[in-house]
Amino acid sequence: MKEFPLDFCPNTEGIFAYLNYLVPATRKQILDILIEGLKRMEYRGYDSAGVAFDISEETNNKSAIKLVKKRGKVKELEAALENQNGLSYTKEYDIHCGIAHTRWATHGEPNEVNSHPQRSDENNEFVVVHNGIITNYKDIKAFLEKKGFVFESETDTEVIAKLAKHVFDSDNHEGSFREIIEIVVQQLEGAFALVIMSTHFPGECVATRRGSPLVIGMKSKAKLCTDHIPVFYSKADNRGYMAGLAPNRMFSESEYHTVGPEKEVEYFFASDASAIIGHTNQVIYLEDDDVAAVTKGCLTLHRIKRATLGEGGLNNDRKPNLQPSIRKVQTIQLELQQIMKGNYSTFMQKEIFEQPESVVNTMRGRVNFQENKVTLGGLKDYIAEIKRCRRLLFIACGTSFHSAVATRQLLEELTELPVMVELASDFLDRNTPVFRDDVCFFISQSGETADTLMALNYCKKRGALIVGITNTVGSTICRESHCGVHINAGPEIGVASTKAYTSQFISLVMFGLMMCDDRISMQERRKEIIQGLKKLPEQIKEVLAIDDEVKKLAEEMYKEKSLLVMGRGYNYATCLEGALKIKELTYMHSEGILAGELKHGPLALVDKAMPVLFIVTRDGVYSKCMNALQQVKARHGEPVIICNVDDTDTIAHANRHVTVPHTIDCLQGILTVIPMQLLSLHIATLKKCDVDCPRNLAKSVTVA
Ligand code: UD2
Ligand code: MG
Repeated sequence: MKEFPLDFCPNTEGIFAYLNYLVPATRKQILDILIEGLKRMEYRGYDSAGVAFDISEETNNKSAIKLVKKRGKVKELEAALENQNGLSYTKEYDIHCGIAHTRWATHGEPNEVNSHPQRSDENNEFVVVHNGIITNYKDIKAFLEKKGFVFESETDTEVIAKLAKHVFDSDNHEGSFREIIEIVVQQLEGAFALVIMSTHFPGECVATRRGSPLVIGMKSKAKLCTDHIPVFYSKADNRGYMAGLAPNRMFSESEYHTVGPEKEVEYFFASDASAIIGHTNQVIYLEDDDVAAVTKGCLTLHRIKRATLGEGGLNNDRKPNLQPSIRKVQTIQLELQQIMKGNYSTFMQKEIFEQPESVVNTMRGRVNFQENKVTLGGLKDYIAEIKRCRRLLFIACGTSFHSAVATRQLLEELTELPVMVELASDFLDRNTPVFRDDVCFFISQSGETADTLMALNYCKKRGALIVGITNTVGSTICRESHCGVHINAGPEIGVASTKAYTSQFISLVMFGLMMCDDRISMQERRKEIIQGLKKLPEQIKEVLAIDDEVKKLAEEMYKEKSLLVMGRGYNYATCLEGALKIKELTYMHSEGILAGELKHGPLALVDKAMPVLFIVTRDGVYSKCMNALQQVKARHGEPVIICNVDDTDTIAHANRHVTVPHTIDCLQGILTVIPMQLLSLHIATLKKCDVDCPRNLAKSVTVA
């Protein structure tokens, strides 16, 4: 089996584009290919979809592009496409380009205007589909507004199309399509995969990426000229473009043919190979900062200078610039089902392994690691009010509730306010008193959890400030709250929540950090936590690397009837969340036990036969944990231990153990929960349980 790049499984949105050159196809055939491409990526989760395609044949050969976008499912887009006035479905195109997209809202709510493709102007001169986030889009937008552009959407993506038009217009329409996009891309910061088409360049298409995957499939009756595509380096440095520097035109020239000149060929661009596999198995994976262009049926690859990081891409280019290199044409041999989940067997596994990236997305544009500053755009206007409140209430269900338990101690420390953490159903049962000067947080991955929503309405009626912490832009909780934070973990498909938990956790930590940024006495602590956050993605990778060890543990445990998970302090939430994962995925009895409570009851459960998992990390309750561990051992318990890598004392006590890297006490729970996620996954797999859809459970619990 082929090796796939690490980023093979993206966590956001879907791009699909189709370009046919001298391969005649009817409008109907083309639209079917585009829609089919989107359907292949539906599994990722999205909330709206759209397409753009060439309609020059219907407009007396005046180059024109049509846009059709729809909120909701691809099926609804498909229905809308079947009912377009003035569109001929039998019209045949020898050369044609169409681009399509499924969007998961991050900037602005899911609606037709915010859906992709985004456009430069009413004539659709440049249209773009985009996965990822442009972090400096506000600067670009301000630049373009000064030039007279009027924006129609709330998206970050719209600046790309408009900037392309600006570059084209202000350069007297001289640049090639690729050159224009090279200038545009040099202005962008953030993460993206882009495919762009233009009425000025009919039958052409440009695609590029940085930090978000993009694959190009090629299909031709003629043999491809080689199985390697050379990469040309542009000397053009246009990083000063928005500051007013004239465009630098030292673009690379290339005379290279993927197929012979005037040969029939088809190209498929996708963020996910699953959308291409039905058409061809010949693909090229673009690398960061590659710009791919199709002109007259030929695909060429170019590289550009980075907007901020200097020359070369993130991946592989310490080499001097201008050195040609190649991209290999690879042959994919996987089954479709495998492709959709990447190298993973279930969505849950994929989502667990996405955590090094999803936590970065949660912090992107919010944490400044140089200046140790945190800015949550959704809360910054409310922080003063929140600081004046009587108490903070965190209300949620299930895993989301655990994220509040996990951060409670830190929030008490950083805000110096009383913090209540409540299960939504119990909170309502109690008719809990709530006041105007309370601040109530509602945490929910989907933003639709019925119990949480009812508690929200209850608190809202009593005049409290309502704050949402959700993963779903445009969800009910997001709309009903006064303000909030999107955790930006990307769509989560597995019913058992994994990456949403770690992102909720980090969002709450960021909130705490923002609450005390003016407290002189807390600066050292803040700095230590922010620097700890910076290291997390790498440390999560280290934890994921022990997957095989966890699997061995699962093999020893999976026939047991029960598992007690013990710990205290910052790791208590991991015990609760770990036990919940075990229950919901493996149907095995499991209980999270606060180690401090052992002698008040649970210790009676412990004997030689009772499986116990103990979480101990080097923090303020370390010696208390060691003490509890001794008590368990004195009852002939044989706990499996999760502890820090360098903790030889604890390791000496354990028959079996797995280790995680050491981080700041309040962040340790992010690293200790991952072995629990992996353990429940492996036990469930060994017991042949349906990992992605456990019995009796639903992803989003919209009934009370
Ligand atoms: C916003 C944009 C983001 C990017 C960034 C640039 C959106 C959705 N987000 O991110 O794409 O442009 O600015 O600085 O456009 N909110 C609620 N309830 C919730 C969650 C959020 O009311 O449960 C509100 C929140 O108060 C804010 C808005 O929704 O007004 C966007 O929240 P966010 O967390 O996405 O905000 P931010 O600044 O990180
Ligand atoms: Mg986006």
